[in-house]
This record gives sequence, structure tokens and C-alpha cells, in this order.
Amino acid sequence: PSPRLSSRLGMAALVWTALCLASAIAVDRSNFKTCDQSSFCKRQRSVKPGSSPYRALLESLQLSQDSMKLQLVNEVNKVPLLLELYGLQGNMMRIKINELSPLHPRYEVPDVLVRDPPATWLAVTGRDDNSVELALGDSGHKLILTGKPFRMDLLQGRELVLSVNSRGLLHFEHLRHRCACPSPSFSDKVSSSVGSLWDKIKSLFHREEPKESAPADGTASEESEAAVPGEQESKEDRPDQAEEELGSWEETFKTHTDSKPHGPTSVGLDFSLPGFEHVYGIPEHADSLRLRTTEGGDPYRLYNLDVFQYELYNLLAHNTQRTVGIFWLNAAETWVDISSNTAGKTLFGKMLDYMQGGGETPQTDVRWMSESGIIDVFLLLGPAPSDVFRQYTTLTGTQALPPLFAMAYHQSRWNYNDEEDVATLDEGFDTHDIPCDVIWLDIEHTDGKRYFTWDSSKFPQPRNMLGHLAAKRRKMVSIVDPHIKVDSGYQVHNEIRSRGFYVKTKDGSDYEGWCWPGSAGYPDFTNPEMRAWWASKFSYDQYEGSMENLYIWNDMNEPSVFNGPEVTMYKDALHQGGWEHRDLHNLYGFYVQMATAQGLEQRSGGLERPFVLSRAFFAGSQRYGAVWTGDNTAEWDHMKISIPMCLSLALVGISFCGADVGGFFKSPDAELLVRWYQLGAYQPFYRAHAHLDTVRREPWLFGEENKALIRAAIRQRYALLPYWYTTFYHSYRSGQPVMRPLWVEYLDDVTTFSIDDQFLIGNALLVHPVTEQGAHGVQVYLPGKGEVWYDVHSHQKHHAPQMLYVPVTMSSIPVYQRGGSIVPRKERVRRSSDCMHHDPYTLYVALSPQGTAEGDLFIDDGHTYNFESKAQYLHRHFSFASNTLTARSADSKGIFESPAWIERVVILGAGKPAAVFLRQSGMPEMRLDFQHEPETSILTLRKPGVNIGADWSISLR
Ligand code: NBV
Repeated sequence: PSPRLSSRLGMAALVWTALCLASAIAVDRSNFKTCDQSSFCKRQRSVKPGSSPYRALLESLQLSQDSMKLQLVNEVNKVPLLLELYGLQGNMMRIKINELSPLHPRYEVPDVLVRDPPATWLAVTGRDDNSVELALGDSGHKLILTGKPFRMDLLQGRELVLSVNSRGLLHFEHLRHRCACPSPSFSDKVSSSVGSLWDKIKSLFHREEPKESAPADGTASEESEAAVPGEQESKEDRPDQAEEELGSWEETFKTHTDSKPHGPTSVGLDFSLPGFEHVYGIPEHADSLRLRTTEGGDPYRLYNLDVFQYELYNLLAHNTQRTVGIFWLNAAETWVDISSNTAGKTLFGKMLDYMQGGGETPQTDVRWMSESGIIDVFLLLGPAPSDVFRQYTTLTGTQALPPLFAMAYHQSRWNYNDEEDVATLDEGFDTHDIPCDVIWLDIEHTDGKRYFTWDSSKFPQPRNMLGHLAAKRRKMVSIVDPHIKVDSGYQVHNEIRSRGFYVKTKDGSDYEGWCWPGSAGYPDFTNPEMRAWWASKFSYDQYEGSMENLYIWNDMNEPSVFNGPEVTMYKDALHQGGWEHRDLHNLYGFYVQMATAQGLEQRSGGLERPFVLSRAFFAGSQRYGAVWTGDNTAEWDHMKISIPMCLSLALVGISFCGADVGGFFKSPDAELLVRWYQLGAYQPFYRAHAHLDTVRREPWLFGEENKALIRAAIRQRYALLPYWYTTFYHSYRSGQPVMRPLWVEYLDDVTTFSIDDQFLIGNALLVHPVTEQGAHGVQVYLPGKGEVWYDVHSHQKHHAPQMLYVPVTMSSIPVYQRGGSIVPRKERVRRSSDCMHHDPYTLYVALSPQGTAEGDLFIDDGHTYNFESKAQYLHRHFSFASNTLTARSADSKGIFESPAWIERVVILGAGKPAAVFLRQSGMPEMRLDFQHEPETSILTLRKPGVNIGADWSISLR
């Protein structure tokens, strides 16, 4: 790593460094670009804060019911842009900026938004010479748009929430002909070659000729300085040596040259957030949860790459008063700069400012820079974190509700060698009495890395193997990567080739890169026809040897190309519609997972919920399955960093996240492995995985004591599956993250803002994993003024807020249940989650200091869409108040017959009652047995015996 990188990331950089070094097999940091080596980033960053050259032509403003259009003009090059503003329902706003008349269309990201976001009204509420004031629906927000220099300020009441282009960093590189040339002869050569290339692209994809430049919607005002046809080009005709030098028309990195037939196309814009010191999101890499400033270092880079695959475009800013989000919808390589006026200040400095009444309001400034496409940005105006989650997921979709088995424990390694190995492994879990739902097969199971096939000597009878697992009510996952072996004997390849579904080179031939199978083609997943074809390959008759209990894993979908620039695809490779890979690189992995999930859905006639794990992702990937944090190492820091990594993902909609338990590279010692199992048990996706070169590490290979510890960790996970499932259901319904940073629930507790070594599951469980070797204790922060928390193991009650030193042994990690919550569990843990389907429940009722509690439970068949299409589900609500626990329906639409019943109720923080009575409608009141432990205030009610779907109440008298 460069010193620049280290200085930016501080301590966490060391962790990242370790990650890179450990992955040295594949990664040398110098093989990846810095901003200075990425010409557009360098050009964008060379624009310094100051007066913006852009002017909004206020006289061109056109207002329709739900949008406003207006021209912007760059006063230096006179190129006109079109600004569109939309007020969106639910307290959001969309800003689009494109060229008014681009030479040819610019890429606009398709398929990520789940629908056209419903708009609300906009009205002009004031005007003067240089500004216009707009009201945004009934939200109470106003936008002040200033003409010269162009900027926008968004206010709520009199409070400034956010400003756009206030630092003047809007920089929109318009499309142009290549005329800036060292010599006229060279110029002629180049422009004619560019012309012929564009013709070639068009003929390849039969794309429509771009429309003649024409003022959009007649918005151009006659006396405006906007482009006069011809004028734009004559200005561009001037030789511009600098532009050539900055890599605008061609760029070389290492041995790879990126031809840039469209020249410079980047876009950039700045946002200022007054009053915000804490920003989160854009989970690009292993770092702290809270984002750091990038001053004096490189910006955060958003470019899906093998190993650096952390990728999302939403950023959240939070303070005690409000939370806002900025969602930048662009699929090209993107860099994000973050700066803050308090970054360098010590706490003492800040206090001094405060006491002296001086000092500026703290402010965070964010600058986004993308290589191509348009500016399309959504402002999510909160005001609470839960509102921002709802807003973001109404745009990009919520977390798909995974099948229940996918939330259970997964056993993976690269590789389980053959059918016998799988059988022994499966047997091992039963012999050692450890639950396990899924066994995974990595790339070695295939016939020479030809996906959708099996190595016939190692896996001669895959259906037998799958059938055997099915009899144990277990599943299997096989890997299907998106690089396809170029081999005329491989049917998948032949079909893709003959249908013209491969990504093309700039010259129109099928693009070939080097990957696991050797020479490989890359299907063009951006093409819907290709995706439909891919999906059809998962039907049982196409994917030979597959069965209902086989699910899929998509790896290497950044896409990873061993011999490509930065281990990925050439940016000038061409996709359907003639789009360059440059325009949509970050969408590739999203589409691979989408097409695979569609395949699994289709093979069951649309009945079964798919499970697909993906390494690369984009905004919206939450709709298609799970992700993991990629190739980590068996080191303590790597285990620890998985917490902020999954939390960052959760903040931007992707809840189903996990890290390889045990670490992918290298071999963990028993202590690290046990601690990792204990942490993984509380992360949404729970899979142990290991590199081919590591020693075997099934849970029973580390001695009896460690086996027992690992078994206990996995059993804790299984006991809590009803709570996980219900929390995922909430995420699916309302977009709230499953795994949450503390500040999401404790909005005005500033102590929580920087915490990323502990987290919440839903709103009821707080987890503080042990991430230090040889730890004897951990410092746990229990939030919530006037609240209480109960240790889930000892049931001891603690008052909050407080920083608590908790001694630890190897037996477990600290987990607390919030006073005021009710958590359902299944305590008869069995071989797999499916075996526990009809098992009885135990309710853990943790009383608040006021003696109240609330919670719920969602149940369905655990694997189909019938909960949606036929309302076959139960959503139960439990509440405790006035010494009475009541069960009723939380949603009367759902109907589902379940034989499961409640076998126990444990009330934490309860006094001893004289008697306990159960009441159910139409039945006589029944006395219940109970047991009370005075030292711990635990009241256990035995065998209420009520069906889980029934309405009842239990009163303590
Ligand atoms: O398919 C092999 C591995 C896989 O086990 C791992 O989980 C992926 O992240 N894959 C990467 C390719 C090889 C990495 C060195």
C-alpha cells in the first residue's frame, strides 16, 4: 500500500494492508490505480473549490406538476446542461443533470430502481434576480436555486439541511469530437478512426442514431448563451494539448491501454452537510464504520474489483437531530472525497470553540466523481435513520426474505474433494451433534471449471449425493462463476457464442480473458435476453445432476479477469446497446446474481425463494440474495473488521451479509476459530469457508473442548432462528437493517456514533464479540437513558447507559437482551433448521423498568413465496403490561396452520407472583406451573401449551 493510503486510513489501513498482503497470491496493491493514476479522477480533483463556472439560466425554468427543468451553462465552454429536479413522495428529492444535447446518449443506470419513484408537487414560492425558491410537496422543505454561480440550498423551515455545488465542484465533461491534436494530419487520422469506430459499434448492436442536437422540450431560451450549433465545436477545435496529456482520449496503466473513443466523459458534483460530523455508508473496503476524511489522501474508490469488492453508492450523515442520505446512482468507476472542517480538531479544540462561542458549525463536505454516465442523485431527507432506510429501499428494493435454511449454519471450503468427502462431512455433523444446514462445493467440483457440470470421477452421482443430503433435510450450494471456458466441446460456451451473448471487444469480436478455466468468455449479463437464457440453464433438465436442494454461489463476478487491467475487464469492451464496459462496470455482478436468482425461481415454477450468494454487488443487490466480505485472512483484525464491513452494507440496504468464518487465507488457531464461530453466530450470513491450501478445519478437529465451544455457538444460532427470521421479515417489509449500528436505535446518544465493535440484531439484542486474542474481558457500552439490559447467558440485569467491563471466558461472547423486548426462541436444537420446523417456542420476555415488553414472531413454510401470493403466514404480536402477557395477531391478513406451540415463557426482571393464570377465548381459565429465582428475578412459566397461532393472555397475580 502506498503511504498515501496508509495515512488516509490510519490504523485501519494496517488491517487492510494485511488483507492485501495475505491475498498476495492475487493482489499487489500497486496493480490498482490511485486517483492520480485514474485520469478522470485526477482531472475532476484538479477542479478546486471556488466560484462555479456554471450558471443556471433562471429564465429557462419550466415547471410541470412534479418536476422542474432548467438549463445550466458552463460559462467557459458554453456547453448547456439540463437540470431536472423532482420532489419525490416520502421526503426525497431527485436531481438529474445531463447534457442538453449530447453528441450521443449517455448511460443512465437501468434496473436498479424498483419503479419510477412517485413524485410529489413542486411550486415556485419566490423569485428574485438571481434565485428561485421552490417548495417540495408537503414535506416542509424548500429549495433555493441560485443562478450565478449555480448552487442549490435545501432548507427545512429556516434550517439549512444540505447544499449542492456550494463549493463549485460541478464538473461535467461533455461529449465531443476528438479535435485536440498535436498535428493536423494526426487529427484527421484520429477523428476519422473515431468516426469509423462509432459506426462499427452501431452496426454491431443496431443502435439508433442519436438524435440531432435539439433543445430539450424547447427549454432553451433564445437569448441564452446556450450552445449555438457550430459554436460548441469551433471552440473545441482549438488544439488542447493539456487534454491529450491528461489521458482524456487514451490512458495506459501498467501494460494495459484503455482506448477512449468517446474521450473525456466524467461527471462530478459536491454536497455540503452543515451540522454533520458523522458520515457512514459507501462500503468500499475494510475500514471503520464511520467514514474518514480523504483530505491529503486518496478518495474512497467505488470500482468492483477482485478483493476490493466493497461497493455501494449510498452515504448517510447522522447527527442528534437528523439523518440524511445521498444516493448517487452511477455504475461507472466512482471516487468519493470526504472532508470536514472539524476533522483535524481535537476534542479540546472543539470545546474551546464551543466555550468561546466561536468556531464554525461542524460541516462535512462530500464530492462524488464518476467516469461516465450522468448525474442522477437522490437526496433522502430522513429525518430519522428508519426514514432514510425506508426511503432508500422504496427506491432500490428491500432485502429479499431468504429461505430459513439460508439463515442457519453453512459449511464450506475450497474444496470438499468428492462424494465420499461430502458424505463423511455430513455424517461428521451428526456424529458430533452439531447442527448444519448446508454443505458447499467450490470450483473443483466441476469438469475443468466448466460451470453447470460435475467432475465425473469425483462426483459421478450428484443426484445421489443431493438425495442423501435431502434425506437429512440438508442442502447443498454449488459455485457457478460467470467466466465461461472457451471450448468448442462445452455446450454452454457454444450456445453463448452462437447466440452472440458474449461481451465484445472494441473491435466487435468476442472478448476473451484469462480466468480459472484458462481462456474464458464473459456473458453479457446486461442483456435481458442473455439473462433469460442464463436463468433457463438452472432448470433441472438443463443443469444435469441438480435437484431442489441445490442452491448457487456466484463468485468472481466483478468480473474478475486475471490478465485484465486491475484484474477486471477492459473498459472499452462493449455490451448490448453499444455501451462501453466503462459505463456499467459496477452493475455486472448485480446482473449475474439477478439472472441466477431468476433461474432458481423459475426452476420451481416461481414457487420457491432462491438463495444465491454473490461477491460483487451494487445498489439493489439486496433483492437477489446474500453477499460476503470476500477473501479475508485467519487473523484477529480480519475477524474484527467484518463487523463494520457488514454494518456499512446493512446501512445501504444489504442486510444479508457475512464473512468467511475462520478466515479464508491461512489457518486459524483454536482460539481464533472459536471466537469467530461465536461472532459469526450473530452475523446475518453464517458460513465457515477456507482456502484450498489451508488445513482442514471441521469443528471437531480441534479437540473435545473446542468442539463443545463451537457446538454451543452454532446451537445459539439455531435457538435464535425464529428471531432472525422475524427480523429478516421486517427488513423485507420495511427496509430496516437486520444487523444495526447502535446509533440507528439511539439517535441522540453521541457515544454510539463511533462504536463499531458491537452491534444490534433487530432492536432487541446487543452483541459485543470478543475480537482480541487472550481477552479476559471486554468493555461493553449499554445505551439508552433509563433502560435496562439483561445478559442472555446469566440473565443478570444492567442499567443503562453505562460502559461496563465484562469478564469473559472462552465459553461465550457478551450478548444482551433489551429490557422491554420479547424474543422468541426454539430451544430444542436439531440436525438442521428444517428438522426444527414444527418445534415448540420459548418466549423470553425482558421487562423494562416500567414492567413492560413487546415483541413479535413471523412464521411461514420457510421456503416458498406463498406468504406473499397466498398470505400463508402468521405474524404474531406479544406484549407485556400490567402483569399480563398477551398474544394476538399482528396482521390479520395472514393465515397459516402450524402445529407449533409455546412450551415455556421466561420473564426476566419479574417479581414472584402468587399465582399465574392462562386465559384463552372459549376455555376456562387455567392455572400454570411456575418457578421463580429471587436472586436473578427470573420467572419461568412451564407449558402454557398454547398453539402459536392462538390468541391468549397470561396474568401474574
Ligand atoms: O473459487 C475459489 C475462491 C473462493 O473459494 C473464494 O471464496 C472466492 O472469494 N475464489 C475466490 C477464487 C480464488 C481466490 C484466491
